Amino acid sequence: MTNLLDINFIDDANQALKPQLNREYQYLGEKLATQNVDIEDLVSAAQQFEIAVPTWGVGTGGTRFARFPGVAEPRNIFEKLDDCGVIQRLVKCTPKVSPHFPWDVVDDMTAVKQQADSLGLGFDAVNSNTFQDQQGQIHSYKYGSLTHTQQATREQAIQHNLDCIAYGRVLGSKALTVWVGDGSNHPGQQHFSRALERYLDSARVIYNSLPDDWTMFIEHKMFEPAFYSTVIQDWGTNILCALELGEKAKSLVDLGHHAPNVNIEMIVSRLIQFKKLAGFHFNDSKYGDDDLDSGSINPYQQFLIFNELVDAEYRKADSFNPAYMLDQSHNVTDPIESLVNSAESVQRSFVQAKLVNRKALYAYQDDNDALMASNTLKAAFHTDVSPILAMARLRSGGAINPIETYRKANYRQNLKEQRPASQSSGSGIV
Ligand code: LRH
Ligand code: MN
Ligand code: MN
Repeated sequence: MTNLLDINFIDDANQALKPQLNREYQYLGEKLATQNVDIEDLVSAAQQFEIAVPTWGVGTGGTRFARFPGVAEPRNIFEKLDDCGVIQRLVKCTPKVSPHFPWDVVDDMTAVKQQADSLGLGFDAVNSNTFQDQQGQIHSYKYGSLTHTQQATREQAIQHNLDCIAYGRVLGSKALTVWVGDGSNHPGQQHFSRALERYLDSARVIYNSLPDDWTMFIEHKMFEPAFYSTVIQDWGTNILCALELGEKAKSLVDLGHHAPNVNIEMIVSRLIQFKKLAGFHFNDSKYGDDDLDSGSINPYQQFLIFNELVDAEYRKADSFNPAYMLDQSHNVTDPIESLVNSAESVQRSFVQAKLVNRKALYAYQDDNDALMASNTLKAAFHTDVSPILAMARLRSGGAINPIETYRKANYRQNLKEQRPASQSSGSGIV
């Protein structure tokens, strides 16, 4: 492992930036004090904020047309963990990693745990993959996995999920995320309710095998790879399945998995109300499941989602403990830089939402003062909280300016020999 970007390197880079940060912090602190907001509370909140990094995100993604590999990409789970460690050292709000199986399976999973421990990283939800065939696999998922018409294929997909739980137990994970691309491409191809019955039967076996302190995250997605119908296509089917399975099953919201113009923040509110919000796969999109960097297209939507989350926190909503994770595909950027930016972007929305004057907002809502209610949200959203985020990083031992610091370190160039270009993305997504 390269020792670039260690605490001393980051500290050196911070020295030059400290005076300016202190000035900006002081100015913002004074401004917030006039609104009766203590900037120190926001820094502590930012320091406590955590969002997990997906192992598949540190490899360069691709589309079904092409993949353009980057320099010194990680080739296996150990190198992916190294990159996740770099992200965490820079931003200090990404202490956990979310692995995807079988992409991240090795013979000795304890070695993966040891490597993560040595980097100070833990594990978030483990993700199963029954959306593509693996080499040597007996039954194909071409026509589905947990919902397949043939029992043997369903059993194989169930077993894979049980294997994922076993890997996750070694890693110290507490949740299994199940996303299936199962569905159909032609009207009439699939019997809607029979397919969902098969899903529930399969999911029940997985659910019943969960350790007591685990949660099953069900992830929906409107389309792709199935282009006519998908079995778990939206939050409606998702929550119905979660209710059917039981308390340990919850619904996960991936921002790119909805129809255009759907009010995602309202879905979030509903899931919170019925104690079924598992967590998020953050990303952004313009057209569909684009997996663009979080907050890069519609930061106001991301803020509005956090407005619901912070509101739930404020109201001390029951069973509210959502898992935050990034799920992005980086096609033209250095994945480390995109993940650094995205983690900061999501953290920014969280801090901005903390700035919402909730008492004032509730009063405007009660008075039906639509304009002032909207302005209350806008005032928080328009506040530049950058000095708070930078101060949180500095105090936690991270970088004031993570991208600049990362670029100074020449991380990729230094790893070029050690990590020669490979055809596979490492993430498995092409
Ligand atoms: C599906 C998805 C799901 C998968 C990941 C690779 O589009 O969002 O979370 O596990 O992408
Ligand atoms: Mn996802
Ligand atoms: Mn997706």
